[in-house]
Amino acid sequence: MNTMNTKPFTVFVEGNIGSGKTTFLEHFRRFEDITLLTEPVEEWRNLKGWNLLDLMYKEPSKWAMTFQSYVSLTMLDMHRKPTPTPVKLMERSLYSARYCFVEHMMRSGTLHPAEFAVLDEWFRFIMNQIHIDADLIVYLKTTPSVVYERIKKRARSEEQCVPLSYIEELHKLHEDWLINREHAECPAPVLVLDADLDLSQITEEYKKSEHQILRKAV
Ligand code: DGT
Repeated sequence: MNTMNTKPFTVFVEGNIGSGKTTFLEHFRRFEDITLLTEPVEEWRNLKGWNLLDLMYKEPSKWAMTFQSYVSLTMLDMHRKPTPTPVKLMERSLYSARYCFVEHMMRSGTLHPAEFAVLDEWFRFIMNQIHIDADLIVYLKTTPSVVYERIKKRARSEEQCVPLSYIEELHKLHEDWLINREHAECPAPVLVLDADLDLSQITEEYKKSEHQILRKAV
């Protein structure tokens, strides 16, 4: 067991909407000495009774700023959570919020340039002032049409109006960040997994990451 003042080996699990990040985290539940932090989507769906995710999808230009500002807060909370194990596995990060989602909202005009400027200043402030641990990024790479079908099948009510073009644009932003390295901050080495595979084959693919993640657990 790790002591609280030893830094855990910290892994971010990244990938498009519907790429299987939650399933990937569940795969590691069987191992001891790993802390799993799933994304706080439920908090986004219920902040004092308000469903910010739903508001954001229904009226993006009105609610994007509020939603992203709450996403940043909940992500920062996850980054800062004390972890009593040698390995910490996190679903997404402040980085994908900024380089994929906020970037998309800025480019599409959903965020006013002034709103974008405020979110970007917060991001820079956090990066400069708060140490964010990152040792490995697992990128669950998918084809947009494959995840689009999965999103339709899982039928999360807020996501029903999501068009394929949005999924394609988010895919490109993940690729630009993690593969083409278009931003200064890619905070850790990237392990790319084929997450197009269906559930019967995906376990074998997930296993490819086990040695890199588990060798840090004792
Ligand atoms: P999974 O397990 O790979 O299917 O993961 P999902 O699809 O449950 O989780 P994620 O993070 O890809 O998407 C959560 C929802 O929140 C999705 O409808 C997109 C929306 N969203 C909008 N802005 C952001 C943001 O800044 N960060 C995240 N994570 N989600 C955002």
